[in-house]
Amino acid sequence: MDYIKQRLFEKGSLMRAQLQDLLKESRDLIVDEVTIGNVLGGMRGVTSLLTVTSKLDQYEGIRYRGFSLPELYKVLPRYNTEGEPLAEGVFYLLLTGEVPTMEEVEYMRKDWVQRSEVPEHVFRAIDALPKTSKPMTRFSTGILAAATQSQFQKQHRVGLRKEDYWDSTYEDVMNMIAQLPVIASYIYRKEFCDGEVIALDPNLDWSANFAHMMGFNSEEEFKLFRMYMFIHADHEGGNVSAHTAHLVGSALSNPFYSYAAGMIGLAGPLHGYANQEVIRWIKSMYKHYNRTFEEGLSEEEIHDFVEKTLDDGNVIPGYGHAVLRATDPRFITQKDFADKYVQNDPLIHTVNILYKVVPAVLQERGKAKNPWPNVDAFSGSLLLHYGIKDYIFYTVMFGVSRALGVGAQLIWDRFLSLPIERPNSQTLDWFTEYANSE
Ligand code: AMX
Repeated sequence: MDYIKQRLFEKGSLMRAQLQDLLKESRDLIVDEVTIGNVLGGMRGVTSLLTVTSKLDQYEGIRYRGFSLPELYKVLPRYNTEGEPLAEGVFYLLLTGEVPTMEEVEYMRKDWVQRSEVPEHVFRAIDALPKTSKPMTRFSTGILAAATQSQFQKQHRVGLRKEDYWDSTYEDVMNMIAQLPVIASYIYRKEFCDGEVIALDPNLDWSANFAHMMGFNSEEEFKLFRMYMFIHADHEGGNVSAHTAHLVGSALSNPFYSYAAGMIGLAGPLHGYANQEVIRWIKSMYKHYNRTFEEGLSEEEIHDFVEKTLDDGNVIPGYGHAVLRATDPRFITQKDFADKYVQNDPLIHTVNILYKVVPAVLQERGKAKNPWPNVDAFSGSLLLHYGIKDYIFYTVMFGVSRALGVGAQLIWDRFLSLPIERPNSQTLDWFTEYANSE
């Protein structure tokens, strides 16, 4: 058994016992109540999932295994004090709950490099799609095609013991994570560049390799990708992409299927597609005023356009959140990055003005429960600044990163033998009759 699996096995055995004790001692303990408002309101706030990798606080934002983003900057391995946390370390922490050493990060890095060869038919499956296919269609198709290598699926067919499910799930998740930057950059190079594919560099870390294979090679661009992959990695279990992957995995669909299903959820405009929407919307604002980014817009003009967007019945992309009730720390991390490395970018300047204007307008309208920006309000402007102009690709980048959290959780789902998810549903008449009977 390899080193990381050994660590996982030791930890996992203790957690299995913890879960068994909980079920034995406290199975009937009530943790929450469910109102009709909850059921008809997308189950907001109802505690009903077990997620070990991270927890979202509505004011402080995401914590990976108890660590906030600023704390993670302090504890996770980086190449130097000015550097960004490495994805290998993020995954190690999400998976094992332990802060890795640089040696452990290097072990993971080398392991992923060795696992990074993508079966040729995956590229052919992507190529077979029509030109009109969106990057997320190509990406999820690629992931599904990669499922032919699933060890979990093969071993499950020949009869695997339940307590051993996690082992082949681990192999699948590790292979999948290692291959995702190759698949995603293939899509990027074919669709938005000269079509020439750039080979993985075995000396680079996972995030920098993603940048490299997309065609970005400066140290600052590597930093950008490391930061981006770090902040998007996980957001507890109830968001659409994480929950979908967990749900599909609960039917013992293999990790490739489960994660691909999550990605199809991420593609929705209320979720990961919002990072594209922000740029599309800002561009539409400039078009409305017939102005270039360089010419800029005044605070007043931006304010009026925000009001117009709401009057037209649309949401302000990048603002609001189902759980958060403060500015998303992932927004702050990106803003700090821009403040440090980017000077005089007109689009980033616009994003900063929006941060001044939008919360007050949303507060005044009184509808959105959270008027503050989420992660997507900033990410597109940074990516655009560094030359990733084709914003319809942004959700794919978000998706590559999300594999770290979703993948780690899938391994735990199988380790803890979590059962198939099957909540109860009722008809509208049932709810009405129930309400009338009370
Ligand atoms: N602009 C305008 N109206 C907004 C709004 C915004 N940014 N955010 C919320 N509202 C509205 C909702 O549409 C809803 O109106 P309705 O009653 O007419 O349907 C009302 O305020 C109450 O919504 P809520 O409880 O505050 O939010 P929610 O939990 O239902 O939805 C979210 C959360 C993110 C879908 C919503 O805030 C939104 O649509 N934001 C814009 C899209 C976006 O940025 N999505 C990315 C989220 C982060 C991510 O997953 N990557």
